[in-house]
Amino acid sequence: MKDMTIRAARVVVCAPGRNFVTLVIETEGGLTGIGDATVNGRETGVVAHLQHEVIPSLIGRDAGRIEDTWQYFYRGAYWRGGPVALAAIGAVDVALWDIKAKAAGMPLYQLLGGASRERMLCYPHARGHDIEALCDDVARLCEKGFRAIRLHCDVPGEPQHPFIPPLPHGVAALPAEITRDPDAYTRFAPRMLAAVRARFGEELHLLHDIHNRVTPIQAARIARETEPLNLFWLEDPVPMENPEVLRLIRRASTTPLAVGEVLNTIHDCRRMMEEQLIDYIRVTPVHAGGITQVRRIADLAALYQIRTAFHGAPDMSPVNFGAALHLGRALPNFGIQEYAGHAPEAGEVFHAAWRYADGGMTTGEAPGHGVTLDEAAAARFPYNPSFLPVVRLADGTLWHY
Ligand code: KDG
Ligand code: MG
Repeated sequence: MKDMTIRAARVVVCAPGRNFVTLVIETEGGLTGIGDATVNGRETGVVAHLQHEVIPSLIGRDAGRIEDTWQYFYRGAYWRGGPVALAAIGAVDVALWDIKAKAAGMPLYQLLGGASRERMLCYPHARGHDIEALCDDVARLCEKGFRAIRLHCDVPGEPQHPFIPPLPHGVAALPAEITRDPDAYTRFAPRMLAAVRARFGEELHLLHDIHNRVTPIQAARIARETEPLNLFWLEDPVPMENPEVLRLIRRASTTPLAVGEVLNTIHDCRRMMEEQLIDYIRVTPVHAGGITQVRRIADLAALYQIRTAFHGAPDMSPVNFGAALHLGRALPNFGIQEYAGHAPEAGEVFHAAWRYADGGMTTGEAPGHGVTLDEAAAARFPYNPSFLPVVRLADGTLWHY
């Protein structure tokens, strides 16, 4: 067995299309593991936490002691939870699982119990300025073999996301401010979803992310009105600080609900699972403490026949996809994987064994999670500060994104 003592760890920040934070851990025995630590719009917070508080405690530890290391950074810190801390813990955890699987000479899914399936059903995003353009985008994705598609259409009359020109490197951009109209959206969303169902028939899985735009009673109404459309799910109908609100939506409809992309711990997820308020849990390794905790969340979900749907927007790096797909391949209650794609430049920096093919994703058989980082290529794409927009109602009231 090679020497598993952690010799060095460093953070690589790059922006091949968008910002990614990657933790690299090296052992004395010559193995390297990497983990994604990206929190969109809070990248430098995670970098500082990793550099000042996490990496110094990593050096000299046994890379094989994954559970103990997880507990050390979670329990040992006194302050628990939150996206910055859990992204740092998640990056350490995924890098250590990568190293352990490489030491074993196995693809990670083998260490997690072996394959429960060969291919993971996935869904991309279709978008359109209006319903016709959205349908064209859905048709394009169907041609690529996708069998599940998330639908987003601009609400007529609602102001659009402004284009935010990239700023020169080193100049902090401010978040753009956009206006949303929950009433117009509540009227429009069922009509838009019905139009796509009518055009593409009943077999295509249709997904929609409400993205916290509406009030609880409006979300309940959308869920009830869209029930005959047999959607795969409605996602994030309301913000997740108070999961009890989901009861109202549950009472109104049997439309499946998916939540959890902003949740960081098993404690955040427990009550909504125990009360059977959701059907899909959307936590993902980078934001919920890596393989170690996401596996526990998935196991808890399985008790209630809730399935996984790991968050896979483009602001999760290909490294997170490696971790998520190996988990998805092994878990008994995998449901679906979001796959919105990355900019082509990301492929110059991250070399991934995972692939999209014919409506699903595969892990590949490379040892570890199968994603490596080309640091020289990363240096060609320096960090570029950027933020999600901040949302207001027409009267200026600050609203949820
Ligand atoms: O950084 C925020 C994005 O990851 C989020 O807006 C994407 O909601 C999202 C999704 O379902 O992919
Ligand atoms: Mg979402």
